[in-house]
Amino acid sequence: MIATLKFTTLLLAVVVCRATQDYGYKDVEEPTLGDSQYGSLWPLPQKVQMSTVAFKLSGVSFQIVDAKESSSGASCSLLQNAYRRYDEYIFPISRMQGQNKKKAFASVSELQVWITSADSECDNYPSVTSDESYELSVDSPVAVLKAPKVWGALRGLETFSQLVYEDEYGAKSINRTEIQDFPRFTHRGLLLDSSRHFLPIKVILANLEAMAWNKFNVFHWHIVDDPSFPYMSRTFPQLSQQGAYHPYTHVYTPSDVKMIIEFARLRGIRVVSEFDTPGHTQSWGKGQKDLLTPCYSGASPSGSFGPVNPILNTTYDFMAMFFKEVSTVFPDAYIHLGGDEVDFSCWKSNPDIQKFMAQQGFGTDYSKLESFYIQRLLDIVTTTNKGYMIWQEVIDNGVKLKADTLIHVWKGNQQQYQAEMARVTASGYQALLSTPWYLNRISYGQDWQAAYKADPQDFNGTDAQKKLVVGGEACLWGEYVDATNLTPRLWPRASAVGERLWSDKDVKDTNDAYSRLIQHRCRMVQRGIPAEPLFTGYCAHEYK
Ligand code: CP6
Repeated sequence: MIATLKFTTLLLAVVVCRATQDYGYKDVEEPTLGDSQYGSLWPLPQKVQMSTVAFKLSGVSFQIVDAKESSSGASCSLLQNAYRRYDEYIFPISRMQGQNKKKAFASVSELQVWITSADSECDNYPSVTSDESYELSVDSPVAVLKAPKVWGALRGLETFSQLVYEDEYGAKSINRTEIQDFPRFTHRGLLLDSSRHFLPIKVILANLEAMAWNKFNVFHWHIVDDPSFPYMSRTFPQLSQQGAYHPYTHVYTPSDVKMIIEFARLRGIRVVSEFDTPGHTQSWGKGQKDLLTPCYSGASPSGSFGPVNPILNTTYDFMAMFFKEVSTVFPDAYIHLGGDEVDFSCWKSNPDIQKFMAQQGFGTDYSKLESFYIQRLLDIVTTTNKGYMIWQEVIDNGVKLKADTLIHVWKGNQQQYQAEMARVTASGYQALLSTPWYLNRISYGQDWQAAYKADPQDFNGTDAQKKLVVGGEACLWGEYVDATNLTPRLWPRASAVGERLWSDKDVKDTNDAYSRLIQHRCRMVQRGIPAEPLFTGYCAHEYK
């Protein structure tokens, strides 16, 4: 009965198509699209006009091709790669399924990808200023995806693949649709922590893939921290030899890092590395003698170590060489320098530090010492021509920063982080929000909704202040996460953040979001990512 109904709807739709060429924007019929009028689109594009008119996508003949007018073509491996990927997403099992040999239905035989600006940026790295906009027009017999740059083409290919759905016989269909799209925020990041637990390359790659499906564009790689130092440095190989959980199996070699950066580039994702100092550096001390502050108990060293030792010149010599290397290994224009959660107790215990504090006139204000260190580190990193991101504590402690510095807000409850966003932007700095998106925190229930409702521009401030908000990052800290549970803990909860950062600020209907998100989650599952369920229900193609 249901099958018959759907079939009738389909026939009717084809008739409507021939007769009126009309868009049914608001009064879309449900059966083939699910509950949201926007089907399974996620994140929701800025402008969507979706018709009830459905076309078949012929499994035999459908192709993604370069438009004749495109400034980019066969020589752009980024695009050819993406065509192959999306062809497989759209026809995962067999190209022969659901074919209509006699072409009884109107169909879409081609998606033409048209890069409209002279420089497609095919061989560039994505950057803060990358244009990710695109326009998609789905009609019969061809669909056209227009984008100024390859970055928009990548986003549009994802959107196109999300428009394709299966009819009751498993044949691929797509409705006539017009989309104009661009991101609300330029920085849509995800933090993964490879220090608390080593994350195998294939887990990182799988999650970069999932990021692209959710239109994220920054992988914030919190690569080292207290427990382990898996980054293999060419200049200081002993750092990972001594500081990694295992010197061969639990390290990222230079070629691993290259591979991750290239895999991300092909998906329009920047890789921003974080080398967090002066705190969170226990693992650095194992391979680099005298880098950390010796802690004292009474008059003698206790044998344990604290943050980076800020009073030695050798510390700054080391940092200069280390960050010179990092600045060449990671092509992105930004490095995240950490600066969070510095524990002062060890500095307080150390007589040499006390003497230095007195000489500098810092009194007993250890945040002045922290600022002294950070200031010198920033000067060093500035000479590498990189911009920097830092955790909010650094400005809370009054360090002066370059005007283009990004302040990463992560602390506090809602009122506190809103006040902090206001404070940071009032000082003229750019701000990035993470507080409401600590996905390492879990609870019983649909916690994606709280993440979905948070808005980085929701604080008291002027328009100029709001413009300084560049976006946000979902964080998955690694204390309780490794390869076994990372992916389902992240997805689809990070998808909620993805939509908040991409879609218009007025896209906030949680019922509509729920309907699209359960379908988007099933699509991730079908594509091989074990994304956890939002609630009861099932997927047509369950996880295998
Ligand atoms: N590691 C580092 C962490 C955290 C931070 N920095 C963290 C703090 C609180 C929570 C989760 C993670 N594990 N280096 C804070 C930015 Cl709830």
